[in-house]
Amino acid sequence: MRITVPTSLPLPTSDDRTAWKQLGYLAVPGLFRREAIAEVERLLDALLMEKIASGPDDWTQLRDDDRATSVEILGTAQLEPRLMASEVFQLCEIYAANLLGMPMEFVFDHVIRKTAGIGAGTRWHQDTYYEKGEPYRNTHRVHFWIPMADVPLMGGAMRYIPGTHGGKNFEHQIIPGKADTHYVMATGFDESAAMDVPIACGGAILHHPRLLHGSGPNTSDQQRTAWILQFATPRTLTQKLRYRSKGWIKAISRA
Ligand SMILES: O=C(O)CCC(=O)C(=O)O
Repeated sequence: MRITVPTSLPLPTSDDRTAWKQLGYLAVPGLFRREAIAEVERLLDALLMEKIASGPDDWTQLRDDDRATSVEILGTAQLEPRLMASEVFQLCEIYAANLLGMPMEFVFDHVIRKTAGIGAGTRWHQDTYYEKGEPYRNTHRVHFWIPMADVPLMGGAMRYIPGTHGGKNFEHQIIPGKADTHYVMATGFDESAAMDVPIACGGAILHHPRLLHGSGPNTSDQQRTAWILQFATPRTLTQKLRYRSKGWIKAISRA
């Protein structure tokens, strides 16, 4: 299946699809217009300001001196529905459907900001560790990592262990620390195979939810903000009924 889109939209090539299948990730430079990113950045900034003003929670990573090294908000599109009407959101949906060759449905999103100079890296993990509710949705699924500015290597660039999306669930340990957070780290793999992926603003890096990934520390003088958007194949009717009967997240409507 191919969705009809303006010819100016970069769409996955057959090499991209092969790389996606083999490596489990794909960097797509120049997917978005800078203006489209600026629109998203403005909406995310407002949410992050409010969040930071309300103080740390268990999705905030703190240094010993209580400075936040990383701040995260889950479910940003539910908090700010204009994000779902954004060009970036819509292009991701189209790109995901073309990459996987099937209709794709929005599942979840979040934003992560790593403080300039002291931003903590994200430890190696598989996103499937967090996806306990509907494991059947992990096979045909794509997570877009979208930076709001250029992310050089020392700016908290993402890193991936190619090919680890093949099916194995790696063991994850809770990260011991000063405060309780939801952050974990995977063990039992060869870290020397890691690929660092710096990327310029306007690009996105797509990864499979089973792929081992993380990020380096942000030692640059720029804060690093990334919006992460997840799409998966739509639920079947049976899956929808089960989902509703469990009382999991209510339907999200577009703005
Ligand atoms: O932004 C980061 O540092 C990590 C992002 C991540 O792990 C994810 O999107 O699953």
